[in-house]
Amino acid sequence: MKINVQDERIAKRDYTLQEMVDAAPVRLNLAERVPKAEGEAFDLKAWYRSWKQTNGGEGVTEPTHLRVEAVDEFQALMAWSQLDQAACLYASGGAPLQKGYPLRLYIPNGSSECLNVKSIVKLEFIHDPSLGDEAAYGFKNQISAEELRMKK
Ligand SMILES: Nc1nc2c(c(=O)[nH]1)N[C@H]1C(S)=C(S)[C@@H](COP(=O)(O)O)O[C@H]1N2
Ligand SMILES: [Mo]
Repeated sequence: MKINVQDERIAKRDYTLQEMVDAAPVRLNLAERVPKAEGEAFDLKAWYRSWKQTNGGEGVTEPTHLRVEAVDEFQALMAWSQLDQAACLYASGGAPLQKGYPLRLYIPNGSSECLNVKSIVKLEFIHDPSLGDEAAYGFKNQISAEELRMKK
């Protein structure tokens, strides 16, 4: 299963989970940031910054939002400012995730646990201040793009 990463100003590429993990500059035990959780994770913003460099995006400004999409078409949109402590869980006890494979996002102190999207297959880094600060989530086929933006 591949994970699609895109930033409209930089690149759009598919990665294996192993490639994603190998490229992560900051790895941690999720419990350091989410006391009730545990497992091997990497810091999201550090990952993005490294990816940006590797793909010739040095001059590109930080995104305004992240949109993630899961295998079951659940998706979430959130402001970049909410993501300082965000981490991607990729393994537990050295084994692939039983719940949330291949990748699960955790946003410590986020506006909602609903944003901890499981089974992520797409990470989209967005540059669009008009999307606002309010996070949104839901199933892709049940809400329009406009509603996704507006939903609280
Ligand atoms: N892929 C996917 N991720 C998801 C969801 C979902 O339906 N699909 N539900 C979200 C919601 S609404 C919540 S409250 C949490 C629940 O996390 P849990 O299964 O660890 O209790 O996962 C979030 N991540
Ligand atoms: Mo939820």
